[in-house]
Amino acid sequence: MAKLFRAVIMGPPGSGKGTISERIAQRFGLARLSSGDFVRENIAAKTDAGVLAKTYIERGLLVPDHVMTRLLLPRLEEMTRHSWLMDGFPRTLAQAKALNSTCDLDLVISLNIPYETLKERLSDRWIHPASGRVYNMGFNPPHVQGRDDISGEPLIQHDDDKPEALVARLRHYKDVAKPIIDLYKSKGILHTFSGTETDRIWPYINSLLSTKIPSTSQTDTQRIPMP
Ligand code: G5P
Ligand code: MG
Repeated sequence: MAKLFRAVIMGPPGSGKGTISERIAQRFGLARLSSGDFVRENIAAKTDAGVLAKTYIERGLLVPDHVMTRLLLPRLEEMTRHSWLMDGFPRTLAQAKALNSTCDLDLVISLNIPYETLKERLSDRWIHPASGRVYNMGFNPPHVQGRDDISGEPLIQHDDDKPEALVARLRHYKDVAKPIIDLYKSKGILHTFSGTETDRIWPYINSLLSTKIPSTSQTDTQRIPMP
């Protein structure tokens, strides 16, 4: 059996983690896990963790470490037979240490996107909650303003994409990410990609992963649903 591959993608809100990890999952057959999607599913299902998490997300704050590790680490521990890519976790040094005690990472991708680009992207992002379809009022607007193209239902903004929460999220990211970036740099597994457009960054990530992921796991690894 090919060696399993474990990777993390980090970056500030709106840096393209979701967009790029979807491409990686498709191209290389990794299971994709998104901490943000997982939190939102818990909020929608009104679990205890979800109810607590909502009070933080609404204010643009990180969900406490013990809540995140309790939600995510058991999922990763279950995935002993899958190569995976984790989007959005770890976000703090405590989370990185907890992850470290669970598994050895092969690679960390860090996205370095200018602040003004992030602000523009996120304040323009609208979602169709039932399907998860994402629109960007500049990049890919809906046919009818404020309405989903397929169902015609109203679009909403994530609570944490609203301007007040957004500024707090972006400011906070730099401070908490620095020690994690330093940690992964010292382990020799950090790869940083800078730019303003996902389509220009993607070819570099694609060629890096092509050299790192054994070709067998590109075909052998089964795609599994997100948590
Ligand atoms: P999330 O859901 O992980 P964030 O804040 O890290 O949320 P987000 O918003 O999901 O990040 P992203 O995944 O990095 O952004 O980026 P994306 O969605 O792919 O792209 C952003 C937008 O830009 C989209 O509309 C996309 O179409 C567009 N876009 C992409 N590329 C381009 C481009 O080249 N050009 C243009 N014009 N547009 C582009 O976490 C949410 C919250 O959950 C909690 C926190 O409260 C967090 O704020 N949380 C955690 N808390 C503690 N610890 C953790 N580990 C946590 N994980 C989540
Ligand atoms: Mg995301």
